[in-house]
Amino acid sequence: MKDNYILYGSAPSWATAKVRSYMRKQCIPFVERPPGDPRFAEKIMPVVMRNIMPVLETPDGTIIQDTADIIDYFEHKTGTNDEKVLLPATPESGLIRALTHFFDMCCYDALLRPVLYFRWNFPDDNLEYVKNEFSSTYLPPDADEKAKEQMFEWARTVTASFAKNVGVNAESIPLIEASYSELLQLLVEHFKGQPYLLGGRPTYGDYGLIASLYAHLYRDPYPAKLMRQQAPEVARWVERMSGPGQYLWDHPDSTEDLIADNAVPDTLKNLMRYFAEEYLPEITAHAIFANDWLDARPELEPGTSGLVHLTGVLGRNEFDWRGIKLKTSVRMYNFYMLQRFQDSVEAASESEQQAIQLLFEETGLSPLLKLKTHRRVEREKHLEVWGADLRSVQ
Ligand SMILES: N[C@@H](CCC(=O)N[C@@H](CS)C(=O)NCC(=O)O)C(=O)O
Repeated sequence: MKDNYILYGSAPSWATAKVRSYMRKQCIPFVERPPGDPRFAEKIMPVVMRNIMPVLETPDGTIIQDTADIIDYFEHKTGTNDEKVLLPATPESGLIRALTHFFDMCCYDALLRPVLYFRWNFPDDNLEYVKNEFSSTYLPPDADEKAKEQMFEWARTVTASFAKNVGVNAESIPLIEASYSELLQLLVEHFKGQPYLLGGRPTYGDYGLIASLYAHLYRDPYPAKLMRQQAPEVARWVERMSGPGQYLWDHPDSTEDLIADNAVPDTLKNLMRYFAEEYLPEITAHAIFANDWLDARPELEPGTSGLVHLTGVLGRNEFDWRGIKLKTSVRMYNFYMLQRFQDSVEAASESEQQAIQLLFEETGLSPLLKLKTHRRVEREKHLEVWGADLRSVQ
């Protein structure tokens, strides 16, 4: 075991599922340790400077925080054949690559509303389970009841503020429920035709989606029942994403090939239209907010965030969402994911870019192709920071 990777994370964690699923699908040997493990305080905290998961420690001692960066690390690793991943998450085609980064952006932290709502708003069903899970994440196995209570109070307070910050409130709750049911049905229809979002193997978008679906919506008791009752195909996809085997009994003729550029199924276009309603208004309003925020701070040095706290949150901003006004946190990470999508579009060939333009127009998403913050979000020392002002370097 000594040459294995160590993944610091935990079962009830949203973000950990993204990397765990990737490493399991690739048969990469690793051990998972919780952030309560003493090694995390000794080795990891001094480097990443905050209590965050997941963090990967590689056999040569490299430490990487951030799910996208960890997956990129494996995808870009060169070397001997046995180092290459089994199921590349990076599609060959520029169009499909842009789609997978689009879905990674939309299915990951853009789905935090249902994620946090279904964990914290059903205490009768969920609370004891979640408390037990949090105890095994942060406390040693022999911790007493008082320590468990104190830790859980702390975790609950922090997470309740996250729920508010992603827009869970009395007015939005019926809409969050309806929106999540709609998403499940769209995924059911899609997974009847395809084993993964973009065809025969998982790619970045699937790993974004597993983060949102696994810990909270598939495992916590209340939403677990909902998913199994309303969307068994989606529950099966979660299981397919959780182990090295393909679990392809629903798709006996499937290969590991991804969909062809000229065969994007309607079920995928419907998912794109869903995100045009669910996420486009939010990211559009937040990019305008971020640009005003940046314009008010012309003196910010590249390589800094301008923020006192290490949360990457610029403030809270209001936008129109499904007929109501919603106020949510503006996070630098949202723009990091948007950029990853736009970078993949830019790297595509001219004809692929034309096809992307047409597909995004057809699904009501073309504004996403041009939406930019005045500075790029870069990552330094495991944190999001601003790059140079793009208007001065053009
Ligand atoms: N951008 C990060 C987000 C990770 C994240 O938010 N992790 C949660 C646990 S699921 C956490 O540790 N949050 C504490 C914090 O952000 O300080 C990634 O994708 O790696």
